Amino acid sequence: MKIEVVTLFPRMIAVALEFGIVGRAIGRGLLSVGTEDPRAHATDAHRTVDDRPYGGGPGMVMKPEPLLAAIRAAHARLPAGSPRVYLSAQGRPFRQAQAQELAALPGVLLLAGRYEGVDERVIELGIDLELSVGDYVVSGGELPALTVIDALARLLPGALGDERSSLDDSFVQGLLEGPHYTRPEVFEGRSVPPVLLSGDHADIRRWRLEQSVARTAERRPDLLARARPTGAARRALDEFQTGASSDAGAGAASAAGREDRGD
Ligand code: 4HQ
Repeated sequence: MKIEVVTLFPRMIAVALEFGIVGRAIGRGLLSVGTEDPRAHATDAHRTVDDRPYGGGPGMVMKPEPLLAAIRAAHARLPAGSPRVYLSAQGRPFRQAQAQELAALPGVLLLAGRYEGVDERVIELGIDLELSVGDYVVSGGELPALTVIDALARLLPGALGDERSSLDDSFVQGLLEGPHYTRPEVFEGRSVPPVLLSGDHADIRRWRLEQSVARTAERRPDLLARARPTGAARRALDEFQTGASSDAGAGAASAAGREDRGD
């Protein structure tokens, strides 16, 4: 897969991609990431890429000419039909399903804006899809673009040590992941749940699914409402909802075992 990032801070992208799973995916040739700096397409002596907003108001807006030229230069290096994505707080929420769709493509262009954003005509003429990484404001699109790159890279075949591990991730079944434990068996007086030491793998699988469902119900009821779990996850959810309704709310918070401790 090939990704191009249009950014005023190309080193911010390059440096962040050196590490961990993404760094290894690039090292293994599963992913390559290029950058294009709109400043290289500015034509005046000062290499201007921003200007004051029409209508007044604070802050600056990215000028259309160098930005669209940079998008076109970067897009020309990608396979035909690669979507051009603008990271913005006004975008549609970036979710795991969107990550899976994008990761299946041979190319993606990401536009990381700065200042108050980009001239709207750049979006009309040069962008196919606007995505938001969350309902908060950051100072530039680079961290959102890196978030998208990371989420895609780990889905590429061969990027993870164990291919099954991305199937267990939060959101893949529309559920949050449950808790993880490693040695020691007792840590500061807190024991690992005995089922995990039992060696009964069917029991362990069942327990983990229950933990996932209970945690999702407590922390992200919105996810549970959208979740379309199948097979064992479906049965665990049905079981939880039957139990929770006969047991009027006592379930979720204490199953996650935190509200009781007041933290
Ligand atoms: N931005 N998800 C870039 C965001 C954002 C988000 C604000 C986009 C600043 C220049 N991007 N502009 N949330 O907060 O993607």
